[in-house]
Amino acid sequence: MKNRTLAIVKPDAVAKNAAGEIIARIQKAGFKILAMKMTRMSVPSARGFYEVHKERPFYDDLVAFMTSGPCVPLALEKENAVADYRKLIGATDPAEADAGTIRKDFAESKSKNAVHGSDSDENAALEIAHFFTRDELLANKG
Ligand code: FUP
Repeated sequence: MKNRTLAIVKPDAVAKNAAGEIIARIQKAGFKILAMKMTRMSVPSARGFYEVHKERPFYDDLVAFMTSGPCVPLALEKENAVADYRKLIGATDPAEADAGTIRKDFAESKSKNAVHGSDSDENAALEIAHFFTRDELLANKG
């Protein structure tokens, strides 16, 4: 069954002009883009998005990084979208990411790690709703 995931090309990758290349890889891997935008997250938006990490020592730095410049969120659809997208991006820390993964090729560190991916169908739905309205998601329904 097709399901959805939320991807974000993070500010480090956008600043390096790597968004196009990363999005091309996502499309070549068979993901359909339902919605996409370039936006700079506000502090409240980033704090809310990463609320599950609010007790972690890296939370403030993570919010500062995610609001440091524009990012490109994408709502994606594919069979097995959450797991397949996480396979495509690789481990959180690029030093541990497999060869050929997006993080291996574009991430600088565990925090400036080029892309985000949802970790469950439930979180994917919440994260997609964080960035996209129902109308925006219907734009590429076919
Ligand atoms: P992932 O699901 O692979 O994005 O990784 P996590 O859910 O473990 O982490 C969420 C975000 O927190 C990562 F994208 C980057 C950030 N992070 C840090 O900045 N430092 C850490 O030590 C771990 C995670």
